[in-house]
Amino acid sequence: MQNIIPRIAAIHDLSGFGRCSLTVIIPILSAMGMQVCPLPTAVLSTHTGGFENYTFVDLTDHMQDYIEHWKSLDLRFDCIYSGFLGSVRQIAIVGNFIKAFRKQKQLVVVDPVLGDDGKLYDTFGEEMIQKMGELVQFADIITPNMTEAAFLLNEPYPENMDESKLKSWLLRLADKGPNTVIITSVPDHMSENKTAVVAYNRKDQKIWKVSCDYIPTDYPGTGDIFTSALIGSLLQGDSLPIALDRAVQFLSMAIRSTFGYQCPTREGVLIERLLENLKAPIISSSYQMLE
Ligand code: PXL
Repeated sequence: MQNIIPRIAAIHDLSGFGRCSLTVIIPILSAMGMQVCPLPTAVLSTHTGGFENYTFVDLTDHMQDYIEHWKSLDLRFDCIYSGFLGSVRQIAIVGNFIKAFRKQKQLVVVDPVLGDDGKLYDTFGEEMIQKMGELVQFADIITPNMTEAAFLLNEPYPENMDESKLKSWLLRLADKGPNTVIITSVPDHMSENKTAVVAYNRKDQKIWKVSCDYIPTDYPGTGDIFTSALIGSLLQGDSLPIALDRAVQFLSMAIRSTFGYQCPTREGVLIERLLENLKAPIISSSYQMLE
């Protein structure tokens, strides 16, 4: 039986304050008409960027029982979407989850959450980088930012990125298994003060780029917002370039409206009043196909 409402297994942490991971993934995908079923990896009082003394409960030891219960219910997912993991051991748990729940016409998205701005997040080390590199083989789509792409390819974080290097990174990441590689937060050297998202689809060998204005600030959770809007768009039947456009437009609008209020950056992007926009038809699209 098909799911009436597209159903997504969301394997991420729950951070109580600071708008990232499940606290943005659930509202965005729900607003787009999807059912989100969280498989929590850890529970934190806040995210790890910009707060001190946050509490962290690692749920590794509880995940397998949780998954066994889902197996006994014969749950079927239209999408499996993983992100921030609580321990290196969770990589194997997520890999096995994907194998056990794999079915046809399903989208498996691995956001290899490791770090940002050239740095690893607090809770991760070398082993996590290496194992995350193994998890991406199970994905249809991966969505690393530039920092994560560099870690996965064992390359230094690039100070500047030209188009040929970018293309080679996309192809090398696709060689690890995923059909579609999307790199976010790419500085766009073709135009000043722009940042871009680039995507490579191995099946049709196309590379897409969507640029947007760069805003000089760093909010947590932007990767989760982008990937959630992208998944919602793909599951509702949009093409890859339109889904990229929709996700970039939603994220940039959310960042611009947040920036105008001058709230503390660590509280994240104020998505709450913008969720309605996710339902709106795309009015203008700006994707480009790179040769
Ligand atoms: O959005 C990425 C993310 C997810 N979960 C936790 C984080 C971060 C980024 O800082 O700290 C707990």
